[in-house]
Amino acid sequence: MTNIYNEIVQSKTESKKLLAILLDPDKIAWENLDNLILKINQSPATHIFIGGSLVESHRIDELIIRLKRKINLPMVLFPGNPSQISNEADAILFLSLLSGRNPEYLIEHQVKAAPVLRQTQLEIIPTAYLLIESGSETAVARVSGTKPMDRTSLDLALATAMAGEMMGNKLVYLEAGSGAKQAVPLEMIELVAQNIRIPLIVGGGIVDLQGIQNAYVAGADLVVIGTAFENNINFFNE
Ligand code: 1GP
Repeated sequence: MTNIYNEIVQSKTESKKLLAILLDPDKIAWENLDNLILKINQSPATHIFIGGSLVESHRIDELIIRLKRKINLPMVLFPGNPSQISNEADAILFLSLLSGRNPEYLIEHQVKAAPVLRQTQLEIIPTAYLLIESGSETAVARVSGTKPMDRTSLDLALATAMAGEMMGNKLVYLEAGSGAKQAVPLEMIELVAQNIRIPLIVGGGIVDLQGIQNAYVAGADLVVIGTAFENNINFFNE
């Protein structure tokens, strides 16, 4: 049994910031996987997140097996739906989309996933997942059929994050959506970070190193980078 969550908590205690590279098996350049692996190993990444809106699980298995041969980082599933469970990973973010009011993403998918997860060795990390409005419709909003939270409704975002914590979630994830035009507002990160005790993940629309730094300073414990690295594997060298 791995203990990825405890390591995240430990890092938070020590103010050591974490960075996840998000890989979507549908979007990565498979023919260039060796180079991708090299760049990940040269990057400051502390975690690999794997998932996407529509990926098939056999591709996920294959990707993780190939990554694990050469990368010594925790592999964490970040699933769009229950078909993306892979026993090859180390852990899974067991997400509830608390910003939305679609029962499918609040409980139905979780009910379907639970018996499958019980058969795996995955470390299960319940995560309060909040989608924040980011300038245009994102895949998360489209696929989940939910409305993101208003960028200016700081109190509502905070109350939702706190409810997520009180319901027993172990992480809060503030999400602008993959490829978002605007990242999560820094004042929202700050307010949520100051008022929850569990670690805070922030992702979506962060396109440069300054953006990562800003999120850390505002209070993010772990930042997720997907599109920017996908588009430019030299992202962390520049
Ligand atoms: C998406 O938060 C992640 O779920 C990462 O977003 O692809 O915009 O980096 P980007």
